[in-house]
Amino acid sequence: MTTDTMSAFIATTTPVLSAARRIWMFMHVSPDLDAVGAHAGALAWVRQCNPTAPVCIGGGDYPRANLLAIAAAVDPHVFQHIDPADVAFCEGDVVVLIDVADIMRTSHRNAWALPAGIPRIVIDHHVVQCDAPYQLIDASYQSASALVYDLMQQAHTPLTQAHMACLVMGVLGDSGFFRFLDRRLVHTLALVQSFCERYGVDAYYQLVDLLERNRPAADFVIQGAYLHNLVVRPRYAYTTLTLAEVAALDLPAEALNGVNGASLIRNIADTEFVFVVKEHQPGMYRSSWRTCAGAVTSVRAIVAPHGGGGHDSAAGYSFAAESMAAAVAHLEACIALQGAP
Ligand SMILES: [Mn+2]
Repeated sequence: MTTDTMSAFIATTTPVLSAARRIWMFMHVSPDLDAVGAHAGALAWVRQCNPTAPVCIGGGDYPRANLLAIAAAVDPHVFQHIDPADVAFCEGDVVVLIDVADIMRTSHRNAWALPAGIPRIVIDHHVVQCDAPYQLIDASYQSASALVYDLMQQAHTPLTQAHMACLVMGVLGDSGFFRFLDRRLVHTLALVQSFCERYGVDAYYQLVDLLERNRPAADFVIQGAYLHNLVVRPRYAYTTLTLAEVAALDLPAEALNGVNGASLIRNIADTEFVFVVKEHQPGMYRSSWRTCAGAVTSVRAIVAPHGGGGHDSAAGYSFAAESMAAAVAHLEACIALQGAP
């Protein structure tokens, strides 16, 4: 990302935001630390461009409560559960998408469309094809939050501790959990360093505590179930959980959302990549993929031909199947099709 690209983006989007009558910021479904953190942090820039228009940060899913607790320090009403498919968009509306380029990925529904005249501003770090008129896309960033931080530095946006905390949360989520392994990208941990320098290491650990410590007991029960179902093959490993298995543990289906199963198993020695499959709705399976240390396999290349997406080192792919056995058979066929790189 050159300074010129960033400046040009700021120059073209600032008038669009400042002229907006309503601003909608929608997170992708299954909002993670980066999605929540980048949107809440970017609110400082949106407000700098337009101090008065109502701003809604919403989307078709509820984010985890501990993420919202950090984001709420920016604005207590930071998240409104509004599905973009239900919004009656009108002239004067502007849509901002961060950590996602396709608005259809912000709702589980598909029988709707954004009206043609509504401007879309996209800030993303995925490898995507995007036709939005205003876009800042750079796949070399390991988190949308780091990209938003650089954007706001360039735009001289004043940041409070709460805004910075949200961006640090996003950086920890994306780079900390899966792209940390790519040592070329560790430089953006400079954001963590500046946060610690400004607000002290204790403030940083309070943030980490909220995110990763004091986890609900259900998370550990789910982790145990994932480990129980672990299968290790010569090149990769995977694990699975069905809704029936979760119910048998006396847990609600939402308990599945609290645990990243792929991160749990990605450190198995001599494994190139891992995936986890969960049945998130009856008959609907969501697979999440991660590469392991030093691996050159692109997990995105395995799932992309079938409609999945993401990054080389972390990708996702959802599909319908008759059973978990059929879902896994389908994914192992995808791997065989892709072959060894
Ligand atoms: Mn991200």
